[in-house]
Amino acid sequence: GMVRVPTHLVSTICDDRGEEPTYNGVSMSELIEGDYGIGDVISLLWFKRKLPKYATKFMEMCIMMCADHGPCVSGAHNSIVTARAGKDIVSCLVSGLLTIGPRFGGAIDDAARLFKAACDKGQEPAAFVEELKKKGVRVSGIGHRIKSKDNRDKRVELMQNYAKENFPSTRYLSYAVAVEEYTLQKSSNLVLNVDGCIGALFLDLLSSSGCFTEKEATQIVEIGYLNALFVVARSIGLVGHALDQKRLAQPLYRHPWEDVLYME
Ligand code: Q5B
Repeated sequence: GMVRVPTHLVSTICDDRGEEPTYNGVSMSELIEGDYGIGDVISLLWFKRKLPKYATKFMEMCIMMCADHGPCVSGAHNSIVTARAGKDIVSCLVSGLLTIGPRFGGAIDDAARLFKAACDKGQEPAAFVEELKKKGVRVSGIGHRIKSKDNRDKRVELMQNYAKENFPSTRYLSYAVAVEEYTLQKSSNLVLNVDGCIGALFLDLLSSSGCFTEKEATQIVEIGYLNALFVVARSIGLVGHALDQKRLAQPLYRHPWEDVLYME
């Protein structure tokens, strides 16, 4: 009989063999002719399912709000310096992207992991913070260089308001806010930041949308899908900064001596 030669690759998200590509079974025609957006494309290619409108809109909000945060943040700074060194767009983009990590933009997955574990076991927010402190671990999703109790991050407020109006439950967000209430007693800049808010709200989406089993939600948090949202979003801004520098014909960057503390 027919024997299938063993394949070297398994793939489940996009099929390009037919007349038109499909994203998790949904044809390009349906995507373009139907009321689909980038949130739906992410739902199909990352989560391998259609998600309700309020969820895809939330992802689109995250992308819009994390697309850029000015020239002074780590990623933009790297992209600007790279552009001024005369490098191509891909180099400018990746040099910025490479700064995304546990301190900058890439704290979403860890925040989700920490909030999920603590909230699921019913740990008091104060005990949660103090336990991490004892281990010498910072609370991912908490703290900001320029945002504080008296200078709130509008992005976080907008996300919270949207979720409260549209999500079936905001249990994890409430937990994250209770953590913030405790950390703010320690220092005014220990606010729930954009990473922490996205992490907590994604936990709420995963657990209350009815689209994921508990096992799937746990796997998503364990694998770490969520930093990728920041990566996709900030790529837009990083490319913008690189193009801006090129348009402005900015010269090679050299950091001024007077801004360096030279020490023996
Ligand atoms: N302390 C974000 O630190 C920052 C603490 C903490 C317990 C914490 C810090 C942090 C967790 C990672 C995180 C995402 C490095 C941030 C983003 C996107 C962005 C960026 C933009 C955009 C800021 C002073 C004292 C020390 C620390 C203690 C600080 N954070 N304790 N848990 N989480 N957060 N990152 O202000 O006793 O003096 O030793 O790592 O969630 O990246 O716009 O800029 O859109 O681009 O530099 O918004 O919070 O403070 O490091 O001098 O620490 O506070 O232990 O205590 P800072 P440090 P002590 S959103």
